Amino acid sequence: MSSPTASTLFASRLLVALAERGLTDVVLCPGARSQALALAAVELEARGVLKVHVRIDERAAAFVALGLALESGHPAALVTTSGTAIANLYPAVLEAHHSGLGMLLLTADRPEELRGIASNQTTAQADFFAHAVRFSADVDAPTFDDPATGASALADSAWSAAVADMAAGPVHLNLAFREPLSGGDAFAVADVAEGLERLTASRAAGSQPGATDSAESSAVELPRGPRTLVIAGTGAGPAAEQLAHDGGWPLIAEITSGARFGRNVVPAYREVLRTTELLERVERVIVFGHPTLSREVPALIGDSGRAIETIVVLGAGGENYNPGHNVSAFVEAVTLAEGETDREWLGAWLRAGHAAHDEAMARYVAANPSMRAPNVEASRSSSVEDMRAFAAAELAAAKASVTRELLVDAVWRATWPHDRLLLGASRLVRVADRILVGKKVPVFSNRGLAGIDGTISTGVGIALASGAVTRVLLGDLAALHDAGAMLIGPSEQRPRIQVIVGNDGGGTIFDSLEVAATTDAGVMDRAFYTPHGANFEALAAGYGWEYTRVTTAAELERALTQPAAGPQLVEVVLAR
Ligand SMILES: Cc1ncc(C[n+]2csc(CCOP(=O)(O)OP(=O)(O)O)c2C)c(N)n1
Ligand SMILES: [Mg+2]
Repeated sequence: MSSPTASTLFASRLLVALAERGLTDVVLCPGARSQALALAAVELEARGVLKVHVRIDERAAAFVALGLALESGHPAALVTTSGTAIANLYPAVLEAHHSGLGMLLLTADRPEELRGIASNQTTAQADFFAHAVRFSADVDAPTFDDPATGASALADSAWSAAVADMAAGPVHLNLAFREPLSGGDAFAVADVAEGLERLTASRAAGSQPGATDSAESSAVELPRGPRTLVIAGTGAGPAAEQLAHDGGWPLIAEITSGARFGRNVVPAYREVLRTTELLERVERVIVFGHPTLSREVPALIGDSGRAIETIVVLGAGGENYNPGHNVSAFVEAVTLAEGETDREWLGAWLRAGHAAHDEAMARYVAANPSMRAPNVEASRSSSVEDMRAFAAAELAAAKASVTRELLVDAVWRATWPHDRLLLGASRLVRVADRILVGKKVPVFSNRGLAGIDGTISTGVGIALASGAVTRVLLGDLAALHDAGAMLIGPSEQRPRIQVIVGNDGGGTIFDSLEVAATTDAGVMDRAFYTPHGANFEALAAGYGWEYTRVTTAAELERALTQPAAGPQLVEVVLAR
């Protein structure tokens, strides 16, 4: 093949250099200006170096990249054309910024001479993502005279900013391209071929580029004495559980924390955090991740009337968690000093938690016949009457309609450590947070900004990166907001994803707003509940997804234990 154009040579050099640093996945959106990047990415996929995921809608594409990063722990790249295309990346970029997730935005642009003169599909793209990116560069259109080192230096800056320890986040390379926009074979050029050889050799040797050093060196040592609570919000992960375990301290772990497991988890923590006698004895709080699911946690930390030392273990998010500006110290990591464990302290919290949990469960079970444990005695009885009563009770349980408590409980029971669970920003995540007990399951949630957008796309990214059965549990508005995520072209990998939509006809989270008590019901409905009347079965059929409708406990159980081999929408009918 002929020698490459400057565009194709640069695009190939850049992607090879990024792959050498650890890039594995590219999410590609169609467009002319970005063609050199698209063709290089597909060529690298054919050579076994990258995986490419093609998506039409840039907003969905960016959330797929977010999901890939959540699961894999390293950034994916996005390739888009110029103009409105790049604005569609913004929601996922903000979420990534606030959650400290890497993402490489490779946006194509017109060269300098075509900017600012109303050229077609041309807007001010330089520094478009402002404070939400860790690094941004507006890169001149490549020329033949560019040294090969230019692309690798750019890849270095971009990758290291995206994965930086304690500061990972999105990175924007705005890349100008001049015509001809692509052409020729860059892989015959010596430096590109050499880069590819180095990459293949290092991957064969099993080296893991892109990993950064841990922050152990800057860890702060904690004395054991003070009566301590460990609080785990989204992104906390097993480190929070480990510290609670080692210190013998109560663990308040949000359902999205990835730390709700082990013996120190305080069940029904929100109720317990309203127990004054216990709160008054707290001397220290250590926060991991980003707590967002309760009012009680920020109330405790933000209460300047209490003499509590609050230590926040920093993640990589865009802002530091600091309710009431009352946090005493921000640290990169913590270790534990030698000393005695105060068993009475942990015991008091666990007792209060179990009591509150039992009480709450009794309420839920009373309202949900199918959550009742079967009457084993009756099942073994030889009396015909007992057996009839048992069968009737079982049948009633199976036929019972599905409540939110039943739904989150069933999903939790069906999900195992080798599966993945993503919780959307609907009422269900709060119900799950209230009632689910500890279990070591990988849970994800976009709590950086708690948007209802991009949830299905994020789940698709997690499913693609993990290859695991991935369940996404969300409300109907959140699902409809990201319906475009269901568009997966025939050449694309089909994720093993089960999207479970709790359909209550609109946004019922707003029914509990104070304003609902004083506002006309019709106005509340139209402006907040926002009924949609959407037909999920037709939607699934339109996108070629499997569809299952669930109205009873037995149907739910069946749907959850027999997930489809490909993408599946499970509509669970919920009462408002
Ligand atoms: C992008 C975005 N727009 C709006 C909101 C505000 N919001 C929060 S929850 C919600 C409604 C969610 O409805 P649904 O997913 O059906 O869940 P439900 O409340 O019915 O459980 C909305 C609109 C948001 N969080 N993100
Ligand atoms: Mg709803």
